[in-house]
Amino acid sequence: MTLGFGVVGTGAIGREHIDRITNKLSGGKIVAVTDVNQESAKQTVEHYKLDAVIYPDDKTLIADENVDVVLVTSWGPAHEATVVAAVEAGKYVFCEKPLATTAEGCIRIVEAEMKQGKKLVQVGFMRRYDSGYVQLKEAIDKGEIGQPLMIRAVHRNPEVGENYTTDMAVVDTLIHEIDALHWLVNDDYKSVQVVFPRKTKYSHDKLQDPQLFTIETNGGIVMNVEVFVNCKYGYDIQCEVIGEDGVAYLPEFPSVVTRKQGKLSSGILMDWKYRFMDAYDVEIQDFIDSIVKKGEPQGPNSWDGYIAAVTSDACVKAQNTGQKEAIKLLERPAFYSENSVMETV
Ligand code: NAI
Ligand code: ISE
Repeated sequence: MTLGFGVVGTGAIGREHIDRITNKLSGGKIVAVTDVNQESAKQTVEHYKLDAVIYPDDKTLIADENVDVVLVTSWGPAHEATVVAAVEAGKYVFCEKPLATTAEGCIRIVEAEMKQGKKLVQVGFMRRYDSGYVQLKEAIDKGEIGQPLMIRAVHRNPEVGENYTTDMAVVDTLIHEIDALHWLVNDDYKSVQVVFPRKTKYSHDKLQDPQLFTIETNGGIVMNVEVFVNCKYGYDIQCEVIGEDGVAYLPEFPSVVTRKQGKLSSGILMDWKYRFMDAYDVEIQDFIDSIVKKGEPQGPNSWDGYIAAVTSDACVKAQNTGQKEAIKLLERPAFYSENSVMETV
């Protein structure tokens, strides 16, 4: 069985996913595309030599009976409307983060999905498919470091553009840690506080950089997460989980080590795209396989998208107030009670 994918948004990550579904993965075929920039849609079809219909908008694409899955890779504020329309039409959805830009928007998606009576949506939180994170979670789950007490995490980018503002450190960047960290320790968030250290000279007027987030969980774990998006030296993701019996580290991205001219050195990636390249492949293959085998996706679901939205709202509020802000989730519906178990990774 081959799933027909309709792609909404043929920008950077839309094209990457089109490339992997077409040239690397099995079980999926791009049958339709749309973009508000129709020229981009056209160029994409030509570039990847796709046998796909170009639609003027998401509604017409969703209505195509050959579209089994709607791949949402448009800008964040456009996600909710497309996801709700696709779910109401009974289509599967793979939606890049954020699921919706507000918690209310995520709840509208949750309600639409529950009405359909089965899970249809997966959110693109690809770190859950990264082999390093998977190993880290296994070590924690097996009790190798005892009860987790603290986490120290780092998300650094070499630089960002002029349109990247202080709140984007949360909604665009920290959002990956927001999803990955509660999943790692299987706990819910309780509060967050933000501290702004001295600002780097490489930042601009509308961006406070770096930023330090202190997030507490209901179980008492304290997580310190640094977001530093003008660190200059590279793309660097770190995670250290400190437990009662030991400490577990996210493996470094592998890179050849050289000894030369009095120096021991190894390279650091400069672009986030390469760091999670394999994880993107695994997440979309798993999405396809679990639909084919079980009739529903098994990765991060709409409720995970909701958790991320509530947490990111509290983080943005904490940026503005400087106070400790509560993270209050609605009760998890039984529909989403099973934790995202990934059998194939
Ligand atoms: P982009 O700006 O390169 O591409 C977005 C495309 O969507 C553009 O071509 C735009 O014309 C189109 N678009 C916007 N609104 C639309 C609508 N209503 N209908 C149809 N097309 C529409 O952006 P990029 O970097 O590809 O990001 C897309 C999404 O993917 C964002 O939500 C972003 O946060 C997420 N993302 C996720 C990453 C990950 O690591 N999981 C990495 C990069 C982006
Ligand atoms: C980007 O938007 C992403 O989603 C990447 O995965 C992330 O690591 C990067 O820092 C963001 O800017």
